[in-house]
Amino acid sequence: MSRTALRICPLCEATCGLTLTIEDGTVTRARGDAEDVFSRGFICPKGASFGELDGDPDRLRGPLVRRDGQLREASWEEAFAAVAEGFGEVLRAYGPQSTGVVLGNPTVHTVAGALFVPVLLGALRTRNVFTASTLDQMPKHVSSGLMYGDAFAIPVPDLDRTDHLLMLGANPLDSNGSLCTAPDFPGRLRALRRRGGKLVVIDPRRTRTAKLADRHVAIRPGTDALLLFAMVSVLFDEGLVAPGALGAHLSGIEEVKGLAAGFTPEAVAEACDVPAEEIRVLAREFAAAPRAVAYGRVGSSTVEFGTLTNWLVDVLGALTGNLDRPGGMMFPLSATGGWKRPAAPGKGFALGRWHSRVSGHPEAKGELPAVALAEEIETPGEGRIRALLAVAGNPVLSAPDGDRLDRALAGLDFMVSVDPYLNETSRHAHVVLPPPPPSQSPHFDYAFNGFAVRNQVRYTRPAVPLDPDRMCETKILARLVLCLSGQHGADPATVDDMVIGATLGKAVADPTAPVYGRDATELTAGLTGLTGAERRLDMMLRLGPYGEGFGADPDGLTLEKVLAHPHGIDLGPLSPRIPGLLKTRSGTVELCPEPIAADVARLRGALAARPDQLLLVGRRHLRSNNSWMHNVPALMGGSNRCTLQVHPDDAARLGLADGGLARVTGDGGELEVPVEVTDAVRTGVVSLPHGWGHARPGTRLAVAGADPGVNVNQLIDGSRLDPLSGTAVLNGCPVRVTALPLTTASVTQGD
Ligand SMILES: Nc1nc2c(c(=O)[nH]1)N[C@H]1C(S)=C(S)[C@@H](COP(=O)(O)OP(=O)(O)OC[C@H]3O[C@@H](n4cnc5c(=O)[nH]c(N)nc54)[C@H](O)[C@@H]3O)O[C@H]1N2
Ligand SMILES: Nc1nc2c(c(=O)[nH]1)N[C@H]1C(S)=C(S)[C@@H](COP(=O)(O)OP(=O)(O)OC[C@H]3O[C@@H](n4cnc5c(=O)[nH]c(N)nc54)[C@H](O)[C@@H]3O)O[C@H]1N2
Ligand code: SF4
Ligand SMILES: [Mo]
Repeated sequence: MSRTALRICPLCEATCGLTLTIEDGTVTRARGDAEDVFSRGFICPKGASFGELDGDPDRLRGPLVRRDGQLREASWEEAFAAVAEGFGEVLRAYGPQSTGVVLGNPTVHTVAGALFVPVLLGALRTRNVFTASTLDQMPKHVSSGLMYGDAFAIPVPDLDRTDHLLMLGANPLDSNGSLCTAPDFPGRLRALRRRGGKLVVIDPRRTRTAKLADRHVAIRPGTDALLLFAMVSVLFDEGLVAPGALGAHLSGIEEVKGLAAGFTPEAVAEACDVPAEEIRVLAREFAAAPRAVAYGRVGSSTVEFGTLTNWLVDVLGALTGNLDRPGGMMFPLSATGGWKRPAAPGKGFALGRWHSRVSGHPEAKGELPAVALAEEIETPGEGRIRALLAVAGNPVLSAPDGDRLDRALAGLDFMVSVDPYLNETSRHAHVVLPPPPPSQSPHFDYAFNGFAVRNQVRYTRPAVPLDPDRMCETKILARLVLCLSGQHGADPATVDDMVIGATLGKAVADPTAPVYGRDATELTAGLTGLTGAERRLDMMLRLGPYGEGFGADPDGLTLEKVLAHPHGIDLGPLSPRIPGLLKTRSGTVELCPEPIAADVARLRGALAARPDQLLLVGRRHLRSNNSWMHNVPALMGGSNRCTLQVHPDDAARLGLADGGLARVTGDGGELEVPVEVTDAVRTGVVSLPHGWGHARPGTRLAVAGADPGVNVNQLIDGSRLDPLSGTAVLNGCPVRVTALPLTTASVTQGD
């Protein structure tokens, strides 16, 4: 019998609504949900392959526990007993600082990640927290923390109303967008152009997005901060600074002016390899547009000046009056984002409250740099990481110098992976706890609704009932919380009850909350939902900015109301949120925070830099996602390949042939990889995608292993990072490339 069910796609940040066809408990088809209030039927090839990915025979069905050196199938009870014992021993002997946590990208795509990661970190009380953020967007968190006092106050492009979009280091036609949740990003860009708006793309590669643009500037990698600073200096020089209504809430404009003076278009042109006159035009056009947006992503973040670049993106918006206004750069208001509070000075944002043990890296947002994980495991002494919990992460492929991390993980006393696959990282675990496939999990976008270009709320229950031998991921993480806090064996529901009790207890004591003065026990009794996770969602929706407030606004949101609207509820376009959202000590947008101003000296050094080596950049493919979708046959092949893209001029100079083999050498090692000669990359730049390199033994990835590719991150040793955010430099890394004689192997790989 065939039926359909709705399911929000968890595979990228676009959060499209899908209609799944289900036959005998198996997803046989996925289409875009035409009635979804946000995605309106959009789907991409990954979403269309939801069924294959969901039903991948290599997904682990049950837990694995290491016995006599081998990972063997075990019961859930045996697995959690092994976790309690393994972590317990390390905790008793060496204390919490001898443990570490790795959190990967899907933790922000799952209900379990959103609801239980904070509780897990609270239970473990370790400072050794490493996540994909320091391989990605940490520079944005740091610039937002310093400017707005809140690391999660990240302005997003008001995509549907803007007249001018300046995009740096992002390729949403392949990525479908990031820190800008916008299902059908390509359609929204086409609509921008149709209404007479302008798209400007700054990217060393002529990407599919760049091909859609009115103007494409093929900048030299790593120099966006210089380009943006020069644009800011033009605004001051030509009297184009006009912050508008935001002016009343801005501080530090004069200080920014002083800093920008040294970065004229003429001063930066050669370093950026962009003519000074073109930079002036970029600045003038941005300032002249009725409503304009600057937006930077991975290519502006995982670079040497990542925090400065992300800061300058917002400075450009603020100085031209485009920050926090319709059609400009706006702050979404998520339905689970907490009740509205009156504007008041906050505690601000502090960096470097503690430092990593071995290299002394400052923490940022409670995290240490992912590049520091290997040395924290390897280096003897007090505080050495001996037990590690990895949730939804594959740092052996996603972080620099995977070979070193691979060796370090092998030396741990104990490791737990919560992961559906036995892959390059989880193969080192002593216990692997596999979550069910997405069809058997509920979905709510706790993280991405906070970055969405339209306020809306949608929730989907599991499309397929949980197989009896599986455990939902919320329960896995709740049981881990109990194991790690010495309560192994307790009822996992107590974890949800504890969170609900603590949250409501705080709310009833807060005069700004809609439930101030009420009785927390009574409020708890009124919560609905089939599971602890649903009761927590109900609580957050009710307490949220559109919430029913436990009776305060009977028309407001509750879980029941959201369930009654299976295609979602539209909550309207983004609206201005400053000053209410500010948590800086001054109560203003601090345009020139001290740590950022201090980092400008380092940028001055880059004015004179002229690289004499090729610079490596990454790329993404529409049918791929980081390291974990290479095991789905429908997504593999065609142009989704691990090749080194080289410009024809560079290829000719180096004697490289299309389809031939090259040796690439970087700080961290060398690789042999098939060459793809294409003028889609600029001269002086080569591009290799990440997430490949599936040739390690002991994994269970039959499809990926058949066409493993190479791990680009082996070229990077992790010594280069953006100092303020601890983010690894993954783009703009110097490499040497030499031609290798053509062999049979290279021909088959390259074809
Ligand atoms: N050179 C280079 N390196 C990069 C990047 C780059 O552009 N260039 N990009 C960086 C970026 S932006 C990121 S975000 C990181 C990503 O870094 P990671 O998060 O470490 O890498 P992923 O490949 O996303 O790994 C996701 C893991 O989660 C597992 N998983 C999938 N679904 C679930 C689930 O529902 N529950 C659980 N528990 N696990 C699940 C997968 O099997 C996989 O092991 O990589 C970074 N690395
Ligand atoms: N299909 C697909 N979708 C994905 C993912 C995926 O792996 N595949 N990953 C997801 C994740 S985790 C993330 S974070 C997002 C990322 O989303 P995006 O940031 O949109 O994706 P990228 O393709 O990494 O885009 C980065 C661009 O920066 C360019 N670039 C490199 N160096 C520089 C530089 O110095 N300056 C400038 N201006 N540009 C530079 C690169 O050429 C590339 O085109 O995508 C998400 N969606
Ligand atoms: S764009 Fe992203 S969310 Fe939408 S279907 Fe594709 S992978 Fe899923
Ligand atoms: Mo990412």
